[in-house]
Amino acid sequence: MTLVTRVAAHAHGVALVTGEATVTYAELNQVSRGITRALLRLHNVADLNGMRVAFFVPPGVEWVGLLLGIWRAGGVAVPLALSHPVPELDYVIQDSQAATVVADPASVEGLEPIARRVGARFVTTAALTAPSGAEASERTGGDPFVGPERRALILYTSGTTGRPKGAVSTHANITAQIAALIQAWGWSPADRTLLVLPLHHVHGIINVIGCALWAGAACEVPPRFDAEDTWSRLGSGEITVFTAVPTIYHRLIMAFDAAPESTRRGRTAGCRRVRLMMSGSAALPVSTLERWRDITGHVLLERYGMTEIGMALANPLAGERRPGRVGGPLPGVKVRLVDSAGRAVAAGTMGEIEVRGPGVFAEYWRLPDATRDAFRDGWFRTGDMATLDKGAYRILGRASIDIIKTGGYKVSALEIEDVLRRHPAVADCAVVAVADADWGERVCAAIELAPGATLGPEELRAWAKGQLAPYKIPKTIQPVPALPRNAMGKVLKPEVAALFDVGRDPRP
Ligand code: MLC
Ligand code: AMP
Repeated sequence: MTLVTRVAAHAHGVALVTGEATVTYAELNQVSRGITRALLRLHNVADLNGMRVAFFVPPGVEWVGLLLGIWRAGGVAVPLALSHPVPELDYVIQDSQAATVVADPASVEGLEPIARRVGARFVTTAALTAPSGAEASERTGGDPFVGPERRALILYTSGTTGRPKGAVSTHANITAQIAALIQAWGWSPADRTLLVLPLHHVHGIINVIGCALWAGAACEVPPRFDAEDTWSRLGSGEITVFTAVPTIYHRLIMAFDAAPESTRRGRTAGCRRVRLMMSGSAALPVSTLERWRDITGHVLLERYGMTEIGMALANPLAGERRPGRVGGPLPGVKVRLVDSAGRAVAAGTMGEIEVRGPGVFAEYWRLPDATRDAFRDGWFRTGDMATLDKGAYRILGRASIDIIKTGGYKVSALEIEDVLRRHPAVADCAVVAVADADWGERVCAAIELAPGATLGPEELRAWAKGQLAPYKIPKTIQPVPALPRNAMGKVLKPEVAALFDVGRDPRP
């Protein structure tokens, strides 16, 4: 069973609700089949046979139709981030060796030149979804090209070495990741969820779109997260399942607190009809959990996951959800805590989380060494440290100081430093995470200017925006005469971080 076969079996019921349309499963299947046919025609093959199809398309019917359509055609889906500037898109398209780049008609100008440069075919969603007249003679069901062990999806994720790596999941991985959540969280066709997350990461793709489609539930797909719009949907009483990152809950709390009393009452009442609200992708501050409980009556179900593994740990659907803990292993997932030598740690002792199970990804794309290093005896090494306390895991941070989580996005300090050093006025720099009430962690950079150079922080930020995703741009840039270093010349990151410490750690 794959997501494609599941969706093909849901004939009735609402699949997606966008600003423009309400689309049934039958209609979604029709759209995705049309895309399959168009992709196969474009390449003049009967099976894309693992070709990568990168797509730059806003969340909506075409995005979902593409995911399913690429899979049914035997291709590997590479969803592109809508917020990324050209160099980041260029990197992903090139690194994934995409055979085809799909863009919505509004983005032709940005994407077509990249496709041309890398020798990929370029096609718009309008062309892929245009009626071909050949429908009647072609098959209407099944997905003979989608073998479970085939590669299905490449998502790019930052690490402590080099540029972002493409994490490859097979259909079997995706099926296992989704099936665990369907079981753990009781998804059913009666559910209706609201997508407020971007569609280039697992939280949005697997936990929202994947689960809703697998269950035959309805998914509302607004164009982007907006606190007021989200409140109006949560307040409607129609949404049954909602998941977001801590930054989004923080924003929703601020919007709630700013609303008049009568509006607040309606929002609180609407939330009581939601059956499940979840948080993940970054540590949920206990203060946010508590305020959210005051506002909505819901104790957020916090869970822990990662691009490479889907979800691994979660608080229970029924039973006690412990603040500051991420619960225990999800169905089918094995988790252990080990020391640096890979030995299981003693009870109550901190160790690195290692994960194994059918949901764990297959490989980093074209990086066999990195793939090998990511595993120990068949266990995936997450790089996250935790303790196990009365059956519930507590995440204590990361093994690497150079991995930053900002607003739910994982970014690499080293990647940002590499880019900033390319500016001619920057002699050296150090990028660090600083605790922040809204973002969880805020990206900050200390820079040493080249002799005689002048460069203001805003000027450097503006320049960096042309190179890096917006969430990687340092929020604060501080010029320093010299970076703090040890006797070996190594930059002392804790001392750099202290430069930005404003004397408060808003996250307990
Ligand atoms: C946007 N900005 C960010 C940012 N998001 N800066 C740092 N960190 C972020 N996460 C930038 C904007 O580009 C803008 O820059 C400025 O900050 C203010 O933006 P905003 O309008 O306030 O933000 P918004 O666009 O509303 O985005 C906030 C957000 C978004 C929280 C909705 O960051 C988001 O969708 N986060 C979720 C990411 C996610 O899905 N992660 C899951 C990964 S999977 P400027 O300069 O223009 O002002 C994973 C596994 C698991 O982690 O367990 O789930
Ligand atoms: P990504 O690589 O973008 O998929 O992000 C995965 C990382 O997010 C994990 O390795 C953790 O560091 C972090 N993460 C996810 N969920 C949680 C959580 N509930 N608490 C703390 N960190 C989390």
